[in-house]
Amino acid sequence: MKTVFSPLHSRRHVKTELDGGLLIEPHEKPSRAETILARVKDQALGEILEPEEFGLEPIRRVHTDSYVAFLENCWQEWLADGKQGEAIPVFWAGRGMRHREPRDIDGRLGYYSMGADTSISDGTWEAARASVNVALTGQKLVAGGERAAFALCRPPGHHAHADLFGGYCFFNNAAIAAQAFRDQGYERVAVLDVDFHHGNGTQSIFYGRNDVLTISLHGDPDLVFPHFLGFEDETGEGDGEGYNLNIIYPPGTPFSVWREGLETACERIAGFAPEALVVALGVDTFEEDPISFFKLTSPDYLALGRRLEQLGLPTLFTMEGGYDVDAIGVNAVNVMQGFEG
Ligand code: SP5
Ligand code: ZN
Repeated sequence: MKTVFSPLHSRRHVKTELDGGLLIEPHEKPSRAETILARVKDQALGEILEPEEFGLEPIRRVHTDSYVAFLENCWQEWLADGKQGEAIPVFWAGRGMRHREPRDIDGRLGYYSMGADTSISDGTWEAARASVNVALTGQKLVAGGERAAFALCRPPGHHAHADLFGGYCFFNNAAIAAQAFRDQGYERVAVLDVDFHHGNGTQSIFYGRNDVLTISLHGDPDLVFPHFLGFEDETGEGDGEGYNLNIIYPPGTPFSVWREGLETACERIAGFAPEALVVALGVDTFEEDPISFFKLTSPDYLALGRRLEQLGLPTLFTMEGGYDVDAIGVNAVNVMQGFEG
C-alpha cells in the first residue's frame, strides 16, 4: 500500500495544550507522524509519496470561505494584537448570546472553535493545508485505481466542522476527500470513523445528505470529548435521515465488544453499496492511550484491517488520533498490514 506523507506537518509545533488547568506539552505532537512514517519504512509497507498541491477549492467544498480566511490570518492577527503566548480561544457564545462573527481576534477565535484544547501558532495554517493535500493525494491514488492508500495526515481532521476548529483539527481531511470522490462522479461514499472520539465534524458536514454515509464508533460523549455531539439518537436530518450512525461504548471496552459495533457498521456500509470508503483512522482506542479509555491491543488493529478489506471497496485511510507515541506506528501500520492480508 502506498503512503502519502508531508514533512510540512512539522510546521505545526505548538508548545501548549490547555488540559486540567495547565498548559501542557500537546498530545498531538510532531513525533506522532514521524513514528508512523518510521514504521511504514521499517515494514516496507510500500512507496512513500509527497502530496500534490490541490489549492483551496476542494477545501471550500466543505469549509466556509470565512473560516478558511480566519485560519489563514489568525496567527498574524494574534501577533498584531500584541499577544505574548499561543492563540487559544477562551470566549464562546453561550446560550442566549449572539452567533455573530466579531472583529476582535479573541472573539473570532471563540466564534470559529469548539474547545480550548487546540492552540494555534506559526505554521499551523501551512501544516493544516499540507494535511489536506496528503488526504487528496491519497484520494487521487484510490480514484486512479489503487485498491487502498494511507494518507498519513497530521494535523488530524475529523473534529473540524465546516466552520469550527478544535480537538486538534482544522480542516476535515476525511470529509474533504469524501467530497472529492463525490465531485469526481462517485455516487455514494461512506466514511467510517474508528478514532476513539466521535467524528463530530464529519457527521455535521454530511448530516443533511444521503450521498455520504457517516458512521462513528467512539467513547460515550456523556463522558469524553467532544461532549456535545455523538449520541446514538443522531441519525441524520432531512434527506440525510438514516445516513448517520453513532455507536458508543463505555470505559474499559475491549476489542471483543468493540468489534460487534464494527460488524454493525460494516453491514450498514455494505447495504449502502458505496463506490468508495474513507476510514478516519485513529488509534487512540489503544489500551495505553493517555487520553482515552478503550482496551484495544496491537494485534487487534490487524483484525480491524482484515475486516475493512472484506468490504471489497476502494479505501482511503486518513490518519486521525492516537497519542501513545511508542505504539502509534505499530498500531496504525497494523491496520494497513491487516488490510493487505
Ligand atoms: C483527533 C483527536 O483524537 N482529538 C482528540 C481531542 C481531545 N482533546 C481533549 C483532550 C482532553 C484530555 N484530557 C486528559 C484527561 C486524562 N485523563
Ligand atoms: Zn481521537
